[in-house]
Amino acid sequence: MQIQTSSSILKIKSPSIKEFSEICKQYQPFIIEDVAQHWDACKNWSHDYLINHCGNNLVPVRFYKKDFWDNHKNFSYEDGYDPKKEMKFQDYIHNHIENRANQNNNAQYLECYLSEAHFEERFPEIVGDVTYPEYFNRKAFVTLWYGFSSKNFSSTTTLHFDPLHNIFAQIRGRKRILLFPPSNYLSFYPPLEASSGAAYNSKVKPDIFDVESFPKFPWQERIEVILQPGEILYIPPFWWHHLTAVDENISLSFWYDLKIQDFLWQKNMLSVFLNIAPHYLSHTISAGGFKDFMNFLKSMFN
Ligand SMILES: O=C(O)CCC(=O)C(=O)O
Repeated sequence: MQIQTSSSILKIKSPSIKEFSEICKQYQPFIIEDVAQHWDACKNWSHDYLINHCGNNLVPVRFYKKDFWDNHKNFSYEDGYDPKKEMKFQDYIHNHIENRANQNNNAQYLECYLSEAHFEERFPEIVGDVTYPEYFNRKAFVTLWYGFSSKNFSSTTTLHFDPLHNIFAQIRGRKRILLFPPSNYLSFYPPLEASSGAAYNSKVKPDIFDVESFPKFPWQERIEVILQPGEILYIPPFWWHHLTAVDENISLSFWYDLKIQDFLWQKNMLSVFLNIAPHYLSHTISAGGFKDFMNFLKSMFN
């Protein structure tokens, strides 16, 4: 294993499970090289290959109205997203990836993003192209993201956190990822005042500096990563992240449940959780999501 630090993020080459676990204790994101780049997925996943193997499979595509990004309420409230639509994978590739230029002339066009597709369920034919990482001794829930970048739109996931370990693998193309340490929950402006607001979301667009509207936001703590094809980024639980396509690109998220012992193993995670929990809990109770919160707590002891 070789270790080198860039200005803001550690990069390591093919760590052993023990080495991964040692670094993970620091509760910081880091990049893993020389692992995913050897997967068949990184070599094979061209348009033709994907269409030949799974072109007829139905995939979930999220559509956004053209003015989606103009009002933070759209992306900080769950209701703001237009629901996902299902379409054939080959239609997504042909109509939304390959022929974007034609579509952009259409004033009615809604932007879209094939996001959060359950990998094993939607793409069983190509699961064998991926060697699942074994850094955590638990099963991963894997999702696939397939986006693009054009003059008018880049597939984006707004600023949020997940109560999960995330092994985020970049398969094709590049993605820009902004990361923020989970210092003080309320300084991320979660939409707690609205019952439909998702408490793991932020109202802040971190790539547009707006200190007047969001004075408490930790603008200066941002870590910026351009994740290259074949690289893996470890995103610790509760770390805030915002993702934008730099090119046409495909990523896989390997999500691992949190276990109770992780709160003591990873430095500072317990205090981060205790900072979030009271606000999160009172919001989810008032929004009718108490059962989900209890399920999350239950999964930690399984
Ligand atoms: O790739 C994306 O656009 C979003 C990924 C993400 O938010 C995640 O893996 O938690």
